[in-house]
Amino acid sequence: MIEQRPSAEEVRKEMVAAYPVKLGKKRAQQIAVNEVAPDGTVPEILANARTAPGIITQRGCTYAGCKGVVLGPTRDIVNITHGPIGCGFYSWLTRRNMTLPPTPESENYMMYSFSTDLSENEIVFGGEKKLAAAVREAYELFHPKAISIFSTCPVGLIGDDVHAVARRMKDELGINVFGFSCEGYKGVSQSAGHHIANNQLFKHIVGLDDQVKGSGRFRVNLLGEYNIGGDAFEIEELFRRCGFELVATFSGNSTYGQFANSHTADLNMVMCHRSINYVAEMMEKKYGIPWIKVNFVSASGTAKSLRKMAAYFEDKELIERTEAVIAEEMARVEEQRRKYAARTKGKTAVLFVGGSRAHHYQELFKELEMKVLAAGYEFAHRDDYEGRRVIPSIKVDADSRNIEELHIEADPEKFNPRVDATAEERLAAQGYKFKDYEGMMPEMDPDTLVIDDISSHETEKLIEMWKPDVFCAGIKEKYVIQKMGVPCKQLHNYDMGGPYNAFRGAVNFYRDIDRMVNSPVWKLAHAPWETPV
Ligand code: CFM
Repeated sequence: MIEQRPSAEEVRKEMVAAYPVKLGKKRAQQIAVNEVAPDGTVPEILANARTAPGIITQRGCTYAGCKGVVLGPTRDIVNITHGPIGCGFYSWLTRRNMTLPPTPESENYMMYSFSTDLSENEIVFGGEKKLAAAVREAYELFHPKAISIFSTCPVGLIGDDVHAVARRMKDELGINVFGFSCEGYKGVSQSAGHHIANNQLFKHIVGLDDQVKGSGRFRVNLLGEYNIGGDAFEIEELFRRCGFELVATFSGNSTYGQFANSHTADLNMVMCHRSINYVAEMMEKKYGIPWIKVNFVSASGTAKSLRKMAAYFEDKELIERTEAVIAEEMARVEEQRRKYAARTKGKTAVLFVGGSRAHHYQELFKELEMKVLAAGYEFAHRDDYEGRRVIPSIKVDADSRNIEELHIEADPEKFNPRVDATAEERLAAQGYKFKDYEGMMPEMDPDTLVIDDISSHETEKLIEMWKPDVFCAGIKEKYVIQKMGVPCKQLHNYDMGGPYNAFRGAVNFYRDIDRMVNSPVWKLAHAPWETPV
């Protein structure tokens, strides 16, 4: 017998019932019961707003978004955390992002954690001297091409000018040195850190190397892919097989040189829209490189994205080669998918992750024929939920105004529009769209829940009332969820699994989810409200 699930509206009401009135009202605006109108519009959701004090949130800080997420995966820049040792230690990337230097001797600083180790003395008397000494020391030890400095909360509070130190050290050492004002408190979440990282990458590195390398054909950048668990390796191999030339990835498995050269590519593909759309937009304005949205999570998403890339170049051979790769891979994946879907069909999932994966991974659950009951982001903006069409109506509040908006104009020499009006028309006739992201909600079923910045209390209510078969979240949530008898699949790193991108990655995901939703062990754990056996 199928147990009747409470409706989405009932769960929503129950989630906010325990809150004080004002907070309940705010949270109610951040929890939407999904419905999609025939023209694709969805209910408005409040996003990118401050988390109320006292709420246990999944969010991280601005420094994490800047240093940990965007710049962290680049192997040959020495990233120095200017701050107390804890900030550096906890943002040590250890095993999450992977990278593959061409030889064992090539530069790779990703396994290190560089910190100025600020202590009481510097908090009182200032930390600029210690920072300059750290930059010098890093240079003497490694002679890197570039050194970057990341500000933590106390740096902003005591007023150290990291940019002035960076300029001085750049002159002294003759290498690129630049800083980030990414103090943890700078924005409402790590999203502010993405924006700050994008700005500085653009200001200090992109555009420094004009040489068109390789064959000069089908040159692309992949934006917003961070090589978690080797994801980018899967995509890179596919590109090679299809015939695309990857100029730069921002920033999985990347190098300083790739960023410097990235403005020579002819197409930008945006995977994680939230973290990197600023670079895509700025590259378009300054250099004339158009961007498209792609998704290499799931087999169907990968096939669709490869087709979009090939179509852009309007080259028969490239299209045929891409189709051949897709056909070969899809045949293999489909056999596996059927096998796993027979075991996972009808099971339920919820996803609360970051600013893009809660959307992207839904495609994999569709392939497993599972039902997504609820999803939400930690720190995304309304456009990631409702689509870019709402951007003009997003209110700019004081917290967003706090983040610098670069004013970009077409470069007088380097601007080169890659698609002319007739090509654009031809592509548009095939339904091709540039600069477009439709967001997560239009692709979700009606009567599902969309929850922004879910709290720990709401997580418990969700599990209690809907008992999903798998809950996708991160390490902070994992054990709380599992103690409630529900398996938690981490999607920020992949526990022991992954990669999950592209065709092979999809099959890895099918296998791992099958193991979780069909394991009898979860039925043996009892939530506190259940009577123990
Ligand atoms: Fe983009 Fe990311 Fe994500 Fe993200 Fe992140 Fe991340 Fe994430 Mo963790 S850039 S928004 S800030 S896809 S670290 S690699 S997994 S929360 S969904």
